[in-house]
Amino acid sequence: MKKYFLLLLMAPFLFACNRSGSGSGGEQPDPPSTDDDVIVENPDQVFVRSNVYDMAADDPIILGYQKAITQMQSLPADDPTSWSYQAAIHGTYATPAQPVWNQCQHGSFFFISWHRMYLYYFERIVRKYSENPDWALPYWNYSTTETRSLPAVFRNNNGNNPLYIPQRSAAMNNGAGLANWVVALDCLDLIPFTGTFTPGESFGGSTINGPQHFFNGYGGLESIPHNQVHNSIGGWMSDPNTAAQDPIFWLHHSNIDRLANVWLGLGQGRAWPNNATWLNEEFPFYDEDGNEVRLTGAQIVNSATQLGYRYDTDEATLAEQPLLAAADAPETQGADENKMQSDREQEGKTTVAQSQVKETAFTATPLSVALEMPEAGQRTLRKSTVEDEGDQQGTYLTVEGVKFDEMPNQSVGVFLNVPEGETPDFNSIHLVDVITFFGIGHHAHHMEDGARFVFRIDDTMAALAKAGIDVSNLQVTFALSNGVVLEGETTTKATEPTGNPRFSQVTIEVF
Ligand SMILES: [Cu+2]
Repeated sequence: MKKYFLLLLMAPFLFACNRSGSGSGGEQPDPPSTDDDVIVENPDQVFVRSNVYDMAADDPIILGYQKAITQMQSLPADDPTSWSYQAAIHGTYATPAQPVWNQCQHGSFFFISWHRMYLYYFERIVRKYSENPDWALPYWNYSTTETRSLPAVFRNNNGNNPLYIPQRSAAMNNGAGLANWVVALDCLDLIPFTGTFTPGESFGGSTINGPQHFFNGYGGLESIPHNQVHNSIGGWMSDPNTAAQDPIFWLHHSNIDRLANVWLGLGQGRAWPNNATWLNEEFPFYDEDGNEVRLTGAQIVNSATQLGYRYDTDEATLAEQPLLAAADAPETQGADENKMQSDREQEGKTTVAQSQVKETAFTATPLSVALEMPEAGQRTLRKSTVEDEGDQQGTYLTVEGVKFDEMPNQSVGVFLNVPEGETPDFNSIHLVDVITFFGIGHHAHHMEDGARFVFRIDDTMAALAKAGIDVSNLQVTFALSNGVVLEGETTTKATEPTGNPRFSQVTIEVF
């Protein structure tokens, strides 16, 4: 009862919606019950999602996808199973908004769960129109050296291939590869699912009290590879309002969803959050018959037993290990963490270094930010570096007032203490993190103060110190990259960005 009370407080509008239509799936297994948290054990058939790089151009999965896309694109735009309607559920510029449009959850702990639900119903729709009862969504695992390019069948511009999208980055459509840092899987090392506001601290993102279309507290998986792969592919993929129109979107997200299972399989405390909001919030979708359906976090923790699909890379242990954090974990744990964090932020905050407030453009030329570093700040910095072990305090770098006019085609690398005269290298220990614009989506246009990015820099400082680089003085450098490595090259080349990306201030604080 309590959970419904909470839900009522948080999202009363959900109760006004039509809850019918969780019904028949034709020849397919029924979707999970949407009336409560009942876990549907042992569905009739478990579909296997496989690696697109293992498929030939005439693989039934590829042919089925092409057939379904063509079918879905020929449906009327107001049909919820049409290609454009399905894409608009993620986001769209079209108006007036139809039911269930503009729902995508980014920048919070709903990111992974919402996209898992979205893919689940999309897969059922494609299965129907592919006329292949075994059809399962493939994934694009770009994190191996041989698979960095868009799968060949998505690049084949033969005039009638619905998988080819000319709007993408020309380099990607010509077979260029994603850079190492774009597809790095450091996020798998992060054990907490939920965190606060900085991507380096959690796998799954910040705890929030209800759905938000966009927010700023994304987790490691969402930042890299997710956001950056969107930006590097370019075209529709680089904008949340158009991304799901590109057929590669679904294979990219299938891989992100697969990585959630990989992460769970690594165990050692990795688990979905046992948080009432995360578990019980209902999200609306449409099934393959065009009926409105709903899913909650509690219904998607085990893809095989609850949703009837698995990945060919899933660990066998996923069947037995607890996938949800222990039931005695406080339901509001994440919210408490957030509160603690903001308390710390309010109270014992020491500014170590700060730049002037000045709107400054990110350009192709690396930019060193002039920082003022008062004596007292230097002492705090030394103290925090020396006494870091067992200490709650961290050192945080904040980039404030991040804005753009249109979605930029480049991302911004944030670097510490790059030696004079050296070009910042995205694969070096100087890289703190990357500001990826996909993550702030269409939000940043109308945010008066722009977006704020907070990165914890203790690990970078420690790595630099270990390599003999002086960190008693901090220098911040920004450099751009689109994350695409052209054939015959080894690194990315920065060009002047589109969309006028800019920032107003850099601050380094200990709290
Ligand atoms: Cu995405």
